[in-house]
Amino acid sequence: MSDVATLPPIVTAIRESRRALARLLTRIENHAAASELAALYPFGGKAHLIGVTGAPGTGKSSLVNWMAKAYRAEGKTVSILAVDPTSPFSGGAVLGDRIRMRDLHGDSGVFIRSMATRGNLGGIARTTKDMIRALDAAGFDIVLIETVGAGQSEVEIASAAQTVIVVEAPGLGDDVQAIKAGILEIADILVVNKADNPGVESTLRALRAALDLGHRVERVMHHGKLMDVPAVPVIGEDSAWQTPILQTIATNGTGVSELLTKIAEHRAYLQESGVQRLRERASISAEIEERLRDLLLARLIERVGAAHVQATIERVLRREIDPNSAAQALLADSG
Ligand SMILES: Nc1nc2c(ncn2[C@@H]2O[C@H](COP(=O)(O)OP(=O)(O)O)[C@@H](O)[C@H]2O)c(=O)[nH]1
Ligand SMILES: [Mg+2]
Repeated sequence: MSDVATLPPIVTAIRESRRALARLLTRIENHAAASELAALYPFGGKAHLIGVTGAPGTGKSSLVNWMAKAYRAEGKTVSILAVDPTSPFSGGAVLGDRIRMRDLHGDSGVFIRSMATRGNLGGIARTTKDMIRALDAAGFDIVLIETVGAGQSEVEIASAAQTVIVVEAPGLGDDVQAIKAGILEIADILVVNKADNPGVESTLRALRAALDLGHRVERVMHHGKLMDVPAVPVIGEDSAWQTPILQTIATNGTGVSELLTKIAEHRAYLQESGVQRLRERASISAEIEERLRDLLLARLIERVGAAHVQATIERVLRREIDPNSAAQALLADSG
């Protein structure tokens, strides 16, 4: 694969030109890049995909900014995908945030893209995955994905990452937001940002208690209905990943180098334990299942006609037929 002559034109283009990459990402957002995605897929799989999620205002964008700078200092190239309408990357921030992002904008080793979150979030999860694949194939060492942690769709988006960082901050009310939003269970690393603010100790205590209650689950157990996914190998307590809780101050970069060390440890764990392969298999089988379901449904509606589907819905509403019989009848009519 190192032979440049074997690279498809789209891969060469996005590796050599940021404008070509930006244009491809726009086509992906518009669902008009199926052939490019097919061509570039074999050339991905090398980047470390890192998700950063958490409630609005916890300091995700500030932290991502520091992480990007720290990776650049290690000589790594970084792309940032912000799936967050309130993110400074998408222009929704106060002036101070914009100024802070400027030093990243001037660096050719950094590529920043924000994603509009209009429309339904379920579709966004899939589009995000495709955009990550493009950034991966473009050759970035690190892909940082910032999402607002507020529900199932965000959990889905974050699950596209290999290492998920859930950001928490004290002083956002009595609740620990990550627990409330149900996103603690997808955390590979927990970060209590704003460690300079009061209330850090009680946030740490609440998170430790929640982790002890066993909120952490293996994501592979939730997906992969299409194919059998073997359970995570039990290699003994010592080798299993224990979700660490770190503290950072994203206004001045305190704790960021420790965070990068933990992220590297997590990547090594994923690869050495075989968990990465298991997660990938589960995620791909779930994605194919979802895409197949959509394709089959579209084909069925095309065959029986949208009007016939509507008429059947009306019959169910008039209680002439029950929903299961209606679905069975439509399926029979399609074949
Ligand atoms: N005191 C303090 N403020 C922070 C820290 N990290 C971020 N902030 C501020 O919190 C606000 C929200 O930060 P932002 O990164 O936009 O949060 P996001 O919504 O999670 O992306 C901004 O005004 C930041 O300057 C921190 O560690 N300590
Ligand atoms: Mg943000």
